[in-house]
Amino acid sequence: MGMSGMWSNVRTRLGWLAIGSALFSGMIAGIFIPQVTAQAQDAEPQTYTVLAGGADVFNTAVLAFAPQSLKVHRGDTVQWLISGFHNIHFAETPTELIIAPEVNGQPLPQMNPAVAFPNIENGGVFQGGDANSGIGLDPTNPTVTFSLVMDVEPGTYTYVCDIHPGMVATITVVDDATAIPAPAEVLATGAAEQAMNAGTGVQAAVKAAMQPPSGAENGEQQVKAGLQPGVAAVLQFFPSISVIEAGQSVTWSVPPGMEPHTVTWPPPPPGSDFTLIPQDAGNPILALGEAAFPSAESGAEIGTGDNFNSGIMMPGQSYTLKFTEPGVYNYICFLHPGMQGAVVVMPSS
Ligand SMILES: [Cu+2]
Repeated sequence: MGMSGMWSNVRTRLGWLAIGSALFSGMIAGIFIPQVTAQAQDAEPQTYTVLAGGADVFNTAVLAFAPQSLKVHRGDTVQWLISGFHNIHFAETPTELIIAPEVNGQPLPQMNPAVAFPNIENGGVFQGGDANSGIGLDPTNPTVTFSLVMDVEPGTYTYVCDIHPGMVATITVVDDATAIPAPAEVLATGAAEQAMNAGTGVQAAVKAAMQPPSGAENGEQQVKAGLQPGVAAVLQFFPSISVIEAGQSVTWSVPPGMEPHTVTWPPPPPGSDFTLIPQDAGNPILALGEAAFPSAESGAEIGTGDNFNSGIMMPGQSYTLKFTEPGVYNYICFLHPGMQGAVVVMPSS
């Protein structure tokens, strides 16, 4: 695979360019699920579908597996429809996404290979233990579905998305004699859960978008970098346009939640967010590139024509810039296509 192709793919996935699915259309309206209990212990193994993220509406993504809990019989297949940047990892807790092992005496921040690369193949047989789908980096064959045959002892198995700690769900393998809902019913339940979560997210996004900008207080304009209503992530800045005076500041804050963001201008060149370091044997190292780190300290002064980049801000972090000259300063979050804003700096009065 081409390096640039790989990286644009990584960016796309990091950027939540959700893969649309007809499944999700009309979900916001809500779906009524009749409580039909299916009989089970079918002779034939069944295939159950789980939605992994999705419902990208008004730059709002749902960070959840749906349905949250699924029952299957031993030998049934579970298929995940992956929308956005997620992995499916059978483990009780998420694996650390970014690690920094020493390489030649220097820490090398990188995506954890235990997250990035699969340790079980798509379509493989889950027999318990640690099983990870990886994040599907091959642009010629993007992972939009992942499936496993659940050939494992009855019991409840937890899986997580390592990219979005908090995205967690279970599969319970039941005794052959136990009746469980049929695949169509499970899919409808998942779609309804997804719609509830998307609705909560979009309502919050619309409300925030309609709020008039507060204006700078004590010389500082506050901007929310994203919102996290429930398990939905709103990938927008609020307010998206700040109007301040020269000499005033803007502080961007990432709310607690699951999504990191950046405040960046201009867009980083390809390959500067992640850098591929091929290895003689085994998987390449997915090293964090220059753009993942701040180009200027928080609190730096910015004038006409200056570049700026917060680097990757994790939930709970914030970043401040002081704008010294009148002008229009556009910016983006390079992790999330379509997440953009501007600071209009008027002459000081
Ligand atoms: Cu973002």
